[in-house]
Amino acid sequence: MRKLLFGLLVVAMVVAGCGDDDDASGDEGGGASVSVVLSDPYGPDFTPGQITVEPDPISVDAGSVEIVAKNQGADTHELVIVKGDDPALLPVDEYGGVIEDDLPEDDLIGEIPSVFPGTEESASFDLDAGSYILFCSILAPSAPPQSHFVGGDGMVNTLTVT
Ligand SMILES: [Cu+2]
Repeated sequence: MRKLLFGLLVVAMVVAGCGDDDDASGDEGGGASVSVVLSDPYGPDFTPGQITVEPDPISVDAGSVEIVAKNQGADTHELVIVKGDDPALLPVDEYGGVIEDDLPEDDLIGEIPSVFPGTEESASFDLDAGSYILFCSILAPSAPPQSHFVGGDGMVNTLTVT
């Protein structure tokens, strides 16, 4: 009855910036939109999340980027955006979670703090060209506790802004 849930942070990408017809009124200032699907990253043995990106790699134009985070899992997730291109370099605690306080201040772009199961939340972020890491670092109350980030192997993906 306990199904092994392979976790997914499926970042299904929608570059609304290339909005074919509707977006005639100016690309300046953005309009790009990224759709991110959040799914639970662990099963009974806390299997690290798998990551699916479509298309891969994700790339959007610099400017205002709307991120729509849909939670298809059974647990609450978050979506944090930081500058960087290598999740393995983010500072982590003993639970495999990102220590946001140890990030350079300018690197923390923002977050969508709580996306409840079956819901979606969106927010817009002003992103310069560069590489960004999207992650969820919520602490799962397993025994022992484990961050959804799983030290870089869990709920994480990257976003390229050009
Ligand atoms: Cu999560």
